[in-house]
This record gives sequence, structure tokens and C-alpha cells, in this order.
Amino acid sequence: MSERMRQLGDVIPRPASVRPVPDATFTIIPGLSGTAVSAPPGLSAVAAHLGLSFSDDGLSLSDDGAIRLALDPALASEAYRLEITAESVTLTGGSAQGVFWGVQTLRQLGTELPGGIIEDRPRYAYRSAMLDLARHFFTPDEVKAHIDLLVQFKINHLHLHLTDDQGWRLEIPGWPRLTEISGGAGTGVDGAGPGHLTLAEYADLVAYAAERFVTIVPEIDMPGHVNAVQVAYPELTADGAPVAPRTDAEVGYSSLVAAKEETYAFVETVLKTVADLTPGPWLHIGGDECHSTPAADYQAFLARVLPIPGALGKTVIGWHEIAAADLPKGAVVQYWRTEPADDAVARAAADGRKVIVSPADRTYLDMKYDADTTLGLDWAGHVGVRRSYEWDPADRLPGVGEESILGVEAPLWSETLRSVADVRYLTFPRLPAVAEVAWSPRDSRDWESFRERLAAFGPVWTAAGVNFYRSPEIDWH
Ligand code: TNX
Repeated sequence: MSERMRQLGDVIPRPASVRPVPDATFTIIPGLSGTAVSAPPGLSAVAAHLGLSFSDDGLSLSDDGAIRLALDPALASEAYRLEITAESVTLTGGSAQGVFWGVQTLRQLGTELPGGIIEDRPRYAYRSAMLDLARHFFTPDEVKAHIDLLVQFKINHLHLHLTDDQGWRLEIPGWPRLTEISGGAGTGVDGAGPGHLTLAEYADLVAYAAERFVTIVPEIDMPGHVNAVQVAYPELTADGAPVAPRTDAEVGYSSLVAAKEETYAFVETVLKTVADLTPGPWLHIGGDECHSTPAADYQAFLARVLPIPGALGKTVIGWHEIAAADLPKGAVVQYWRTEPADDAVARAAADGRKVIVSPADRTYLDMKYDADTTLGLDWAGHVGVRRSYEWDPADRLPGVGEESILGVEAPLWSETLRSVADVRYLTFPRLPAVAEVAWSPRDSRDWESFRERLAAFGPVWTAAGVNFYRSPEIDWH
């Protein structure tokens, strides 16, 4: 992948254990007469991913290939073991997913594989990126291409922010105006758009993600961030009066009405539609920035809505404001603020709830890198590469220790985005930094090592046409 020979540990995220054996390089020769891969039937799809990683023709499959894929149930499901000798490569995973992560490690090492043994497994089970389709819509093909880039860094969840004040991006049977009107032309910030996912497109996206061991986490944001709902269905406002569309980037001005029964008929239909189409275990109900919802109404609304995902067989996730409400057992709280302390989140953790850590001043991909960045926002300050790397989830929130942390997410809000090139520019290279925070053992992380490993991605991304920010913090190859 790069001109220079990689060392065995030159991988992002840094593997848990690396033991090089000098002078034992294995060379992959792609193409029909080149290196063959052997894999049991349950791993043939993963073997195909490996093949396509190395050339357009891929690697051939054979019963006695020099690259062998295997399963070992004694390993944790996302764990893998990679042994490279001069004669062979053996990649063993606790499940097909573990083997798939090992394939990503192989891809980064390139075709000249340094000898030795890597034993690797993730620190956190939930390693996520979020994409905001509401402020700016991205097509299914664009989201798929994004997933292909995320999995290279062993990200295993993609949170889709599907609804907000500006637009509504998922077809809901029985509520057609949501997408006809609020998915129509001009519904993105500053008039970008149109766009929405049909049920079939959403299901296809979920399946595409699942083939790459990524779980889609759909978010329907409520009771705030609902102006687009009320434009389409004014009966869901307090007085039923027409509502003007808004494509500015203000937040906190709209709310569903806790005291109206129509509200819950709407919410139940939407959540059932999404749950039925989503094989993954999570339903994200938003709950953030409800500045125009009186506190008692927020409580009343959440008392009705928080149990719905559970009744549909899903686990509810909400932004950390929901910790102020009475949380069902198993509810997951996603922390997003910059301030270090939040008593309600600490209480939720003390009661056994899990927390997803996504502090804006470390993980928000929509913050500007520095004063010269034209894209992005800066309400949480500038977030350079080192800033997104040098912090630890277990130190971030008082009362929220390692055992309470489900994982880490890097959200990308899309108010300032207009293209896939913009998505990539803000995602790379900060997403790899957050991915290493989420995957690698805490004591293995080191900024100097990271910046050297990251530098090798310059030519890789350039060759692949991936737009990225040439941060001056990195000595790019
Ligand atoms: C805050 S973080 C929001 C979003 C904005 C974002 C911009 C959170 C849960 N809500 O509505 O898009 O800031 O950075």
C-alpha cells in the first residue's frame, strides 16, 4: 500500500500484541496464478473481501492456499490471531467478524507482509461513527463508500442521524408527507437537498453494512429537533397551526407535544417501522437539546417513549440529556458535551447503565481542525488530530469508569457539509485517531507512534482518491 516496507505493528488501530520475527517476509501475489486463500465455507465471504483488497481480480480460493483463514471459538468473537511466516499466513478469528478485522490488518500491511504474530482484540465493543443525513443528505452509494472506509479502522457501528429540524430522511408508511415535504428539494441546511431513503434503500444499506460487520444504529431525534415533522404534519404542534420550514442551523426551538395523544401514535408507528427494518439491537431516540420543551413535559414524553424500543425487542439509546429521566433497565446514554461532569450520567452509570463516550471537544468530526479550516463548526473549540487522540474515555466522566463504558463514537454533523469530499476531509485523519482510542489497549497508545503510523496513510489515501486534511501535526509520507 505504501512504497516503504511496513513493520508488523504499523497498523491503525494499534494491535494489542505484536511479536515480529525478523527476516520472514511473506509476499502476496494477487491474481489467478498468484497466492491462493483457503477458507472454510463460513468464511468464504470474508475471503472474498480479502481478495478484493489486493487487486481487482482478487486472490484465488483453493483448498491448500498459502493464506489460511480459520475460526477458533476459544477466541473472543471480535478477536483474531495473525501468524505470518515466509511460507504462509494463518489468520484465525473468534468469529467471521474477528477474521474480517484481521483482513483489515492485512490490507494495511500491504503485499510484503513482515513475519511474526499479531494477537488482537478490541478494548470496547461499540466503536462507532455517526453521519447526519438530516442537515445534508448523502445517497445510499455515498454511505456505502463511507462504510468501506470506516471498516478499515475496525469501526463496527454506523449511527445514522435520520431526522432533524431541517429534514426527514426515512420513508414511514402511513406518514407520506414526512418524506414528500420534509425530504423534498431545499430541505438541507441553506437549501441543500432533496433526499430520503426508501424502506428498500434503508434495508439494503443495513444489509451492506452487515456484510462488513457494521451494525446500523438508526436515530429518530425527539422530542426536540422536529421542525420538519411539524412542517409536514401541523397537527403534531400544540395549536395545529402551519409551521414554516427552516434550513438554518439553530437548535432547540421545536418540540413534540407531550400532552397530545397524537404524538404517541406518531412515535409508535415510526419506531416500529424502524425496528422492523433494523436487525441490529439498537434504537436511538435522540433526546438532545430540548430547550423549548418544559422539563415536566420532557419527563412525561420520555416516560412514554423510552420503553417503546424495549417493547419492540430493541435497546434504547439516547443523548445524555435522557439521563435526567427515569431510564429503563439497559438504556444506553451517549455523552456528547465538553464539560467533564454530569451528575445524571454518573447516576445512570452507578445504576448499571452503559455509556457511549463522544465528547465534542475530542470526537466531533464536525469541529474545525484549526483556525484555517473553512468547513465545520467551532462551538466545542478546534479539534486537531492530537486532541482527538490524546485523551482516554475512562478518565473523561467522573463516576463513569471502564466497566460502564460501552464504547466510543465520532459524530459527523453535516450543517457545513456539501459533498462526500467534505465528509472525508473532516473524517480523515481524525476518525483513525478515535478508532485507536476505542480499539487499542490504553497502555499501548502513544502519540509519537500514532503520528508515524498515520503518516503512511498519506500516499494510500491519495492513491485511493480519498480527500483528507494534511494536518501539519503529521509528517506525511
Ligand atoms: C449539537 S451534539 C447537536 C447537533 C448539532 C451539533 C453541531 C448534539 C446531540 N446535538 O444538533 O448538529 O451540535 O456540532
